[in-house]
Amino acid sequence: MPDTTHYRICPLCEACCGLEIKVSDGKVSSVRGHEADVLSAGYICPKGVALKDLHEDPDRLRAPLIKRNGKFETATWEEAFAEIDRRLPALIAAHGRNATGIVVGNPSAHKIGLLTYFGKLARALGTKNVFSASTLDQMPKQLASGLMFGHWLSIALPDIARTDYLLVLGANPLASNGSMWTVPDFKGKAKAMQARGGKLVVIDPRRTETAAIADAHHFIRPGSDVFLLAAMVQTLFAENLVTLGNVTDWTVGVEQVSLAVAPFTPEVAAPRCGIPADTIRGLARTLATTPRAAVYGRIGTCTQEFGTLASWLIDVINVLTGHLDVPGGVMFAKSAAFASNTAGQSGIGKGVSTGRHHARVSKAPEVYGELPMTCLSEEIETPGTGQIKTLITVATNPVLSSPDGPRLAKALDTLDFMVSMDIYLNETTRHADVILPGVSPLEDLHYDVAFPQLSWRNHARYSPPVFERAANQPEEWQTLLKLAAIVQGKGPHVDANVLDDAQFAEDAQRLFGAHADAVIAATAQFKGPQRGLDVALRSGPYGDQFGRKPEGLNLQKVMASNATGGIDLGELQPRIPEILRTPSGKVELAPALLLQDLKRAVQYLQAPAADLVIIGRRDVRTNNSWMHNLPVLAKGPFRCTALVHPSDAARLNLENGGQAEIRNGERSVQAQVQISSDMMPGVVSLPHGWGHDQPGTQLRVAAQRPGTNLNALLDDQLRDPLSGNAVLGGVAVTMQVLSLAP
Ligand SMILES: Nc1nc2c(c(=O)[nH]1)N[C@H]1C(S)=C(S)[C@@H](COP(=O)(O)OP(=O)(O)OC[C@H]3O[C@@H](n4cnc5c(=O)[nH]c(N)nc54)[C@H](O)[C@@H]3O)O[C@H]1N2
Ligand SMILES: Nc1nc2c(c(=O)[nH]1)N[C@H]1C(S)=C(S)[C@@H](COP(=O)(O)OP(=O)(O)OC[C@H]3O[C@@H](n4cnc5c(=O)[nH]c(N)nc54)[C@H](O)[C@@H]3O)O[C@H]1N2
Ligand code: SF4
Ligand SMILES: [Mo]
Repeated sequence: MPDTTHYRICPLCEACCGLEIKVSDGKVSSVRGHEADVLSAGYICPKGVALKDLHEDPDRLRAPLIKRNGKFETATWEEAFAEIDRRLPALIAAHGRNATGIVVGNPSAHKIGLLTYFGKLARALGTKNVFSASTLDQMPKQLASGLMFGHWLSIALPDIARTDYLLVLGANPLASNGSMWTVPDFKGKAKAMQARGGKLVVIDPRRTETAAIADAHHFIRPGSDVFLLAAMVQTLFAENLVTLGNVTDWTVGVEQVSLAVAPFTPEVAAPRCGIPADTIRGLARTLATTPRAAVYGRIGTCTQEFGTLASWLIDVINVLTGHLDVPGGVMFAKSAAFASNTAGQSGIGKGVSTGRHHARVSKAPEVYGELPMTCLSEEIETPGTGQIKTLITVATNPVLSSPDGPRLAKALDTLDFMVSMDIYLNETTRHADVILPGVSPLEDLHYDVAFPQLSWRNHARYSPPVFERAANQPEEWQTLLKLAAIVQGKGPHVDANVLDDAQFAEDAQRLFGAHADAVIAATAQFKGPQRGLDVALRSGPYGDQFGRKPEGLNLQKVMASNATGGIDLGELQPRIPEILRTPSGKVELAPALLLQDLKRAVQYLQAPAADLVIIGRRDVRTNNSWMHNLPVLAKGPFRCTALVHPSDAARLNLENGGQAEIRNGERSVQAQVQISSDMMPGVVSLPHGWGHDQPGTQLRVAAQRPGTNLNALLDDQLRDPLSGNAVLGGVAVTMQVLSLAP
């Protein structure tokens, strides 16, 4: 076989780097950054290299598994679909639609097949019990942005290429490579900003890798960003620093915000967040007086009790300092395909709302079509109409990734039937009756559906598969359609391609009316997600409009740009008012839901500090719960350690390398102690996604150093009430020595 070179977008994190993959003798011989890539320009991190290990991992499932008499047996695809058909429709008929839950996880955001076809299965099921990793992550940001700008994915992104001051709260892009912000090589871009005289300032309870390259770092008490941010807003008003700049005519609610933040003076907020009043004022003043400045917050600001408020206040500051929608401030991407904020009437819309239905047990409101992930256990456990009896999981491992994983593991064992679409037999899928494996990323075509909507620069890139998949292996969109057909009573033998053709014809009728036949003919060379992508590109903001704008984009053109690194669509451009989809046609600075919740925050302004609280952490060689099985990433120092400040270690008699018990009420875990002056005193940090010591999994490398499951310690009843997002940090714990260093 001749040596070949392939260009593939990395699907492992939101940086979406373009990779150059060389293949010799049918095997990956090297993975490098693709220098010509228009988005990432050659950047790569160690996980990109690990795609080879993932492809070759002997533990990665290549055939379906069916559990019989408590043991998994390898099965053919026909047998697997037949087993699902034998059991699932009857259970749905007996218990009703809502008795099936469906959970979708993080990797689906990186797979066009899963992302564009998951909804078809969810609609076929017709259940209200839809859950996703979004409520363990960014739902607060999506809700706040939706309320302000009118759509769930209209997220204001720092214009890092042109800014002179970047304030980062609760994010560590040097480890995570960025999130809700596709910004490959954040470090290089931050250094370039510093080289032109700009400043990076980080607010984090740990002096992180990002804080280490920053010009300033301030510790913050976990969970208290809302108080810091509200006090900054209060300062802007009190010191007459408010300037709305370009969005003056397009913003409503300034006066209401001014009144609502009045109680949050820097003096009151300072002890609550652990940042001196003068520093709070200084941050506000610098933002107001720096012409090109931006505030960015990420998971640390979302996974807390006031996550939606904190996410909102970040953009309130961006607006009030005149930095929204201007170069060097925060701006909106304009995606070539799939973006709701480029579709329909521009400048005005329905906005977003929550609570169209509610969780049965907790009554938590639906948000963006979902219920909080942390309601899943109780929805399975609690008897009554609508109790979840059967479950479908798609690319998710909530036993490790969701608070109180052990409770969920027990609940999963009580289900009547469970199907998992996953590539591993892991802590969650071991509870399934049938596991349907996805393909290796190197056997899958790729186009990022979500991330161009969040990218530092506009672009369109497509990757063909590097390897052909096994002849009998369905693509994941086909598996989703087959499952949809089974739950609709069409049986296990329907051809997914035939179903897809029929659905596409229906969609084309709905979307294009009299032009439907022309659209079907124009896209006839593609099927499945490719066809959907061609339609989205061609009808999108840069599209060829099916020939009416011949110079515009279509899938063929984007495909043709693969080896040259994709199509660059330029730096971010101002988009207000065109991007707005709020009912007022304005930036809604003071949504009622948020003003109301700010009153709740006022009540917590004086809450006393616990002696010790726990937060999470990410390491560049990990990816949530599922990449600890890849040798190239698993090697090196043990990463699942509990970081504590020397003063806490001294107070609690903890020794570096010793074992400690961390306790939260009834829940406790054991972890290895690592003493670090990078921690804020009174805060312990333990990464999530570990705990690979569960019986019945097939993760041989991960099991050698299983680590500790942080989520075994966290309470699944703690949520941000507006977004339903889990509280994953700032939780009070105690620590006690178990053994000293060996
Ligand atoms: N305490 C704490 N908990 C957290 C977090 C935290 O910061 N602290 N972070 C949260 C965040 S941000 C997120 S996004 C969630 C993530 O939580 P999950 O959505 O559960 O995602 P992962 O843990 O990444 O697990 C991914 C699953 O998908 C499978 N998988 C991988 N690739 C594929 C594929 O191509 N096809 C299919 N079908 N399956 C695949 C993996 O085997 C694994 O089972 O975790 C959350 N949990
Ligand atoms: N290497 C690697 N990369 C990843 C992932 C991974 O697991 N590993 N996961 C991916 C996923 S799913 C996501 S969502 C992104 C997340 O991307 P990031 O948001 O950058 O995630 P983290 O690196 O966890 O950074 C969160 C920071 O918040 C801090 N923090 C905790 N509590 C608080 C608080 O109350 N206030 C403030 N201000 N800070 C706080 C933590 O100390 C931590 O430094 O990363 C993605 N990229
Ligand atoms: S930063 Fe690493 S994991 Fe993320 S897309 Fe780039 S190479 Fe892949
Ligand atoms: Mo995430």
